Amino acid sequence: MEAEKKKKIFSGVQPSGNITLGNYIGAIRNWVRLQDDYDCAFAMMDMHTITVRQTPAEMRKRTLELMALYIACGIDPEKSLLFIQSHNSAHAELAWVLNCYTYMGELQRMTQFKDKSARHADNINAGLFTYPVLMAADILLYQADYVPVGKDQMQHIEICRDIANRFNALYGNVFTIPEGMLVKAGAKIMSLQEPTKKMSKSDPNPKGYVSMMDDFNVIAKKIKSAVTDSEGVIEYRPDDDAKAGINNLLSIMAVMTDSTPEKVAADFAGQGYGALKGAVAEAVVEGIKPIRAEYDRIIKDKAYLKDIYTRGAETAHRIADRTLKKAYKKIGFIID
Ligand code: AQP
Repeated sequence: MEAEKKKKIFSGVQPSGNITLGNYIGAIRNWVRLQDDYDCAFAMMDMHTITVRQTPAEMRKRTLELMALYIACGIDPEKSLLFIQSHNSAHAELAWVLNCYTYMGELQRMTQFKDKSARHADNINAGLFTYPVLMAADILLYQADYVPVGKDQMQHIEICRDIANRFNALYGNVFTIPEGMLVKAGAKIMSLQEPTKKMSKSDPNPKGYVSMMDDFNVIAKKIKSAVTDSEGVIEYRPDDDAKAGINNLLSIMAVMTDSTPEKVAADFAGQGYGALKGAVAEAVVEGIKPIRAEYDRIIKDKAYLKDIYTRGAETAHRIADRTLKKAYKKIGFIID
């Protein structure tokens, strides 16, 4: 009997800062588990990163670090396609085409655009505005069925689906319509200092996030000084903003110990916040330790990393070019 064809997955992270515990829990950790059951492509999204000003040398360094971190977390380059977004020009090419099938009004509604343009008022560039279109191109080029992302990115998946459906309605089935795939727990890890805001790697206050690269004692310290509330009761109340700090710690603990926030809350019922924070700090440090050991080994081997991204670029280009040519032909470009 012919083996059933695996469904396709595409996802990525921007090398826009030190990767946070939020990126790990909401995205990368989840990818590792998907590799056997799906045909996966994971990229370092450097083209998205320049929507906010970067220091070039630092960005090059962070892109390689991100790749080493993917591998250290368990992404196997022999199972999954791993590549650097800017190494495949098809992303920029399809993004241009899709720009012509996307409306200003749709893009104006995007929460991330509103947030980032408020944070970078001196640089509200067109790239920041059309970021979701490039993201649509990233996904559609690989004909992805699923896109595993954190909750903050679900609005971008929706617009990608709208653009793809619009294009398909005009030209036939060019693109697979992708679906977002959320993790069951930890789809939105919150800032440790402002727990009603998501944990973000570009947060100007480093106490708000745990970086996967922080010293272990710094990680423990950040978690132990997480903002909570004055109620003094350990309960999981996900819809109560007053409980946002405790909800966040319970969610982190649940993910790191393969439990649920409700169960963790029951385990700590009657104890003080200090006990919970201490246990979360320990669980996070223990979870990150083996990843860091692997990372330290991999990041030194530049030849190995280069070999992977060079091979990755070739494969990515081959797959994406098929979709790009199909789209070009449909819209009336001469392709041969
Ligand atoms: N706090 C979070 N909780 C759960 N998932 C998260 N993700 C990001 N923050 C959290 C998920 O990580 C993936 C990669 O995100 P990205 O680098 O493409 O950009 P982002 O979503 O804008 O992440 P950051 O950390 O907030 O970056 P900056 O500060 O540069 O904007 C995505 O799947 C995302 O959902």
